[in-house]
Amino acid sequence: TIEHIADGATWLRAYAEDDAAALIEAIAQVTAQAPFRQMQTPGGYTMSVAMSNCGELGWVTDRRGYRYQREDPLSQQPWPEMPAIFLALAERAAAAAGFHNFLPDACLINRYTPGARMSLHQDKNERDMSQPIVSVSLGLPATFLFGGAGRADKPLRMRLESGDVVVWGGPARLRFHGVDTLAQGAHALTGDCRYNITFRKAG
Ligand code: MD5
Ligand code: FE
Repeated sequence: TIEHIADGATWLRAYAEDDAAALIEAIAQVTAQAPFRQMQTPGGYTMSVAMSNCGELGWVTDRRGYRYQREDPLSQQPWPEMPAIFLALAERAAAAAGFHNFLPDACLINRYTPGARMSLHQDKNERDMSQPIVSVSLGLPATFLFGGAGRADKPLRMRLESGDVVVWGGPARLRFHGVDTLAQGAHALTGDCRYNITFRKAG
């Protein structure tokens, strides 16, 4: 089912369900090359979410700031290539939401274990804000916090489940958002974690 949750935001429930096992296998292949790591914020905190990337550009944070870069800082090597199944899903989901010819050059893979969360923020490191972000949830469910244009706007709570895809474009592209503390659980495909894959045109 296609649900328009706000101007520019489209929730494709269970859209990736049939691909979930293959996507998780592709995550394992990417992270064998570029392992999950908990990065440092510019303020010196360690993020509770562990991250990796694939594609031409990867999102990183350290004491110097947030940015995209071509090399994995752990290996100084290029990020692993984006798996074909990732690219195909991102393109198809974006088109279903009305964003045709979406060609992501960056894919951030987030891993949440119980207790991990992501505080309210905006995604502002990408060059072209007219391009959407496609996000795919896998494994344990999470409460996603969908805020407004200002940090103080009270967020809507959305329960995102395995296989759900959300396309964030137009005016939704710059809304504040976050993920509430992940609850304990067991999922048949991922065990005790939630993955979120985001596809972006960063460069
Ligand atoms: C997640 N990840 O569930 C989310 C999914 C991140 C991040 O927030 O930055 O890695 S992406 C959700 C998103 C992206 C762009 C805009 C909006 C939501 N929005 O307008 O709410 O790990
Ligand atoms: Fe974000």
